[in-house]
Amino acid sequence: MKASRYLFPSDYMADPSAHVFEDKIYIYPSHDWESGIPENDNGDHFNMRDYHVFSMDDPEAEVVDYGVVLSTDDIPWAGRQLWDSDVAYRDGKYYMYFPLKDQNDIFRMGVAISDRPEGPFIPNANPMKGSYSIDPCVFEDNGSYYMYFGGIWGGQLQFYRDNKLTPPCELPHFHERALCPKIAKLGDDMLEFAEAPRDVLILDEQGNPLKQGDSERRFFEASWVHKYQGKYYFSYSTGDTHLLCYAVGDNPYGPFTYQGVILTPVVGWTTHHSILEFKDKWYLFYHDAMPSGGKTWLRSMKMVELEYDEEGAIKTIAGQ
Ligand code: FUB
Repeated sequence: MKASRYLFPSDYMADPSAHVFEDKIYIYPSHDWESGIPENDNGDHFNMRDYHVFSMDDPEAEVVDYGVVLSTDDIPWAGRQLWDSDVAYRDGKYYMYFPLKDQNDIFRMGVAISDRPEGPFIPNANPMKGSYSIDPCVFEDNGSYYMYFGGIWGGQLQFYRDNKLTPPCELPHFHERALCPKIAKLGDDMLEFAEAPRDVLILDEQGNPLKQGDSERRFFEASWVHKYQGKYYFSYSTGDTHLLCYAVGDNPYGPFTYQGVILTPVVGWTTHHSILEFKDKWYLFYHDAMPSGGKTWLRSMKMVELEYDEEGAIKTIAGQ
């Protein structure tokens, strides 16, 4: 396995969502910067205000930066904090999905559209109806597009039950079922959900849903889905235990059964990734905070080859 590679040493970029469009690798990261907001459990220090897009002709190639492609200044409903985004292609258009706090400090998902994978992206005037929380991942399967999303703590997933904002907004107790990431099929216009978001169940080896106290396996944030040898791989971050792990299922809705760790903790509090196949090899895109000396709000994006064993298990990668 080759060593991991920092992709863009001249600026701080995190949460890289990578896709192959037009035979190139396109990367859609969050754009970290030093805004001076103190670090807290709410994630206020992740105070991002724009996105760049990057491309590479192949995994060894130079990384091309297309500059700012969407900014909070362009989004009529913007409050603060542009977090992890994702992009999907359908019928000649590229759709960027992004979480952003509205003017009431509640995360919603926005959509912005471009004719080109490198943008610029023009945002819709309003957030998606019924959207909430963070970290959208859009996955296409047999012509249908699904959004996975959610994140606890600063990602506000604990504010909701049955897709409704439900005070007092608490996490489940230790022995209760963990909060699930969500999935919703997108409508044909790609602009709204075509159904109410449903739970994505992650099961243990006995077939029981993971519990909130199972903090090294339960979902925290950073959903990603890919398909390998006919199986659906749902991968995610465990947040406060700093692991990237994965679970496998037979269809996009799951349930998914927990399998193991993809990436051990990196330098910095967060860990967030995407997984991509390019020319018969697989790659993990992720970030760490090594170049900033561990400042978790100043992260740098990286990539490394990802390998499977003969049974389709992902071989664990060392984060440090
Ligand atoms: O980049 C801001 C947030 O940090 C992301 O949305 C989370 O997944 C975590 O990486």
